[in-house]
Amino acid sequence: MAEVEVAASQEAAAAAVAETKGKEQHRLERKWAFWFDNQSKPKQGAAWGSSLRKIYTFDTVEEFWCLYDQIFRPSKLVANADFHMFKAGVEPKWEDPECANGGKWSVTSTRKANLDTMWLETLMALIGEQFDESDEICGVVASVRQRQDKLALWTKTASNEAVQVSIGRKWKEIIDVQDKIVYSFHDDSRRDKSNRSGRYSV
Ligand code: MGP
Repeated sequence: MAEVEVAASQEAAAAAVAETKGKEQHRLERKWAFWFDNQSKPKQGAAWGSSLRKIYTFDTVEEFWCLYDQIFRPSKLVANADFHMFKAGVEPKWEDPECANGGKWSVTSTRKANLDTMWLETLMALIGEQFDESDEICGVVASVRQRQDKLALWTKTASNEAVQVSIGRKWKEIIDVQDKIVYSFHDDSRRDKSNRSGRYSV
């Protein structure tokens, strides 16, 4: 599906926000960046992250809506591709200094429409600074997989259980999830790639 590759390019993002230029814009608290990782046609021997691309950094409400509407909807993704929205300056990788000691809350989704809704609710909560512990948040990832789609909220200090539990509870409210969700440490995933057990749950 070359469509998706083309749609989530830097050129497409620049075209999407073009209509906001020269008009009044509402500035966000901070800058954010959308990323795209298309692993649907992996190159043999390519290291993880070699297909990860930063697409566009923005800091206004109007730019956000253009980018979201025209490009960053997970239902447009092929299997084995991810969209990310992270704070500007933070890379969506375990190796980034802001993420290195962090972890993630994860929620799975069985329906595409559901993933789109939870993703949008999360994006709006992040740019609207709705989390009390907003300094602790790195960003969010939407992953489309053959088995099950997923959304993960990445945070900074995995060892701080109280902060993570508070963020997890708030996130469940935002995305309207009643089932238990689990927090895993990036360190555990790095050491044991098959590790599926979480450290905290809410
Ligand atoms: P994934 O994309 O987070 O999960 O990581 P996926 O594809 O749903 O698969 P599963 O393992 O949850 O079933 C998949 C694999 O990609 C990991 O096991 C790592 O090998 C690699 N990987 C993922 N991330 C987020 C990173 C990262 O930040 N850094 C590095 N070096 N490898 C990563």
